[in-house]
Amino acid sequence: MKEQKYMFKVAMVGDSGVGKRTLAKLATINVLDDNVLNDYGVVFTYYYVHASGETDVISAHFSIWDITGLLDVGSLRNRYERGASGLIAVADASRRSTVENIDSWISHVKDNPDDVDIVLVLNKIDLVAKDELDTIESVMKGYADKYDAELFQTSCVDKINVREPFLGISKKLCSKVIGEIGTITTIKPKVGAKKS
Ligand SMILES: Nc1nc2c(ncn2[C@@H]2O[C@H](COP(=O)(O)OP(=O)(O)OP(=O)(O)O)[C@@H](O)[C@H]2O)c(=O)[nH]1
Ligand SMILES: [Mg+2]
Repeated sequence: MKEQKYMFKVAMVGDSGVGKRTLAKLATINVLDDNVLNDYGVVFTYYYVHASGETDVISAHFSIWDITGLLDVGSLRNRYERGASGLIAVADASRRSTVENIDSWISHVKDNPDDVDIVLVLNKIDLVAKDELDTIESVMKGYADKYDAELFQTSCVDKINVREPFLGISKKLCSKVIGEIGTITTIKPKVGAKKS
């Protein structure tokens, strides 16, 4: 078996307050910070993935560029998004407008339709009742079909599916290098998480 080493850049986008930073932090260092300030720019998170395919294994370093949805950071945003091979687009299940805006977030990044692999996240499912969730999920499913993207429902509060979107995009990107992925293992933070 040959070992392939790769680095991937993944951009996280979505309206302000949908939970991008909370998801990234929780997925990688397992800390739920309920008091995060809106970040005026970009937060970086790193993790590693080991995956095996039929013939080769891959060791991949993922850098997650979590770009604030708060400001129109204009050309700065373009620069941050450039070169991303993956995109995690996040909406808030309790705010329908954040779901409707997903399309414009995605089209902003997708200069070339075949270039970027996409994962969709419907976060904060703890805040909505089942029938409300079903309605909003059907809108997200429309985007999932349109962009051939996997869709995850998540809750940072109830710790539901928090790592899955990151593993999902990792799996998709790694499979481009080594074909169908058999096993994929651990998201590890680059540095040890500090206990507070
Ligand atoms: N109820 C609930 N609250 C959540 C969830 N995920 C995040 N939050 C809260 O939502 C708020 C906004 O979260 P952030 O992670 O800062 O959102 P963001 O998408 O990074 O926002 P910007 O940086 O402004 O673009 C915080 O108070 C989080 O604690 C969730 O699954 N459920
Ligand atoms: Mg943020």
